Amino acid sequence: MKSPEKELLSVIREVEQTLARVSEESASWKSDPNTWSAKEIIGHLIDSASINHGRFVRGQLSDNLVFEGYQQDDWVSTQCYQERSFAELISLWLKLNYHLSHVFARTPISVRQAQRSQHNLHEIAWHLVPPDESTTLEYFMFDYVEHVKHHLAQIHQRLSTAAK
Ligand code: NI
Repeated sequence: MKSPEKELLSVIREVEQTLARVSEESASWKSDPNTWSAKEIIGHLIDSASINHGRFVRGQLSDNLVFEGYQQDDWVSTQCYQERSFAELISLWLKLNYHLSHVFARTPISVRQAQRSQHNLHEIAWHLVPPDESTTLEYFMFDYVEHVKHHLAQIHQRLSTAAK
């Protein structure tokens, strides 16, 4: 059966196999100043892992899934991810996500699958849930992984354009 921790682990393995040896030059390449480089996309995924880590823990200690949003673009520009080495950013992302896969695995099924009528996944999820529909923490875990996959595809696209 599909589980969010298995999905996340398979994405983690893909990152280890495909992004570990990318050059600094390709990882920093920007098609224009307003578009994120591969480094900045990984930076955004580090922010997402760190923000969602708190949500995945708080979601187990509360009946609702109402979480604060954050200004994604400002977080990336404020942290100057272009100045970091790509290898270090990948290593940080991997460590955070190995831990998240552990947190997913250790969330009791009853908590994961409990219906939550109070949530703001119409505002903060990748694939939004209407406010009048109940949802689960498990949905939000799968949704986290889907968001990662979307941005990894974007990174591969950047890297292939940078190589041309
Ligand atoms: Ni995003």
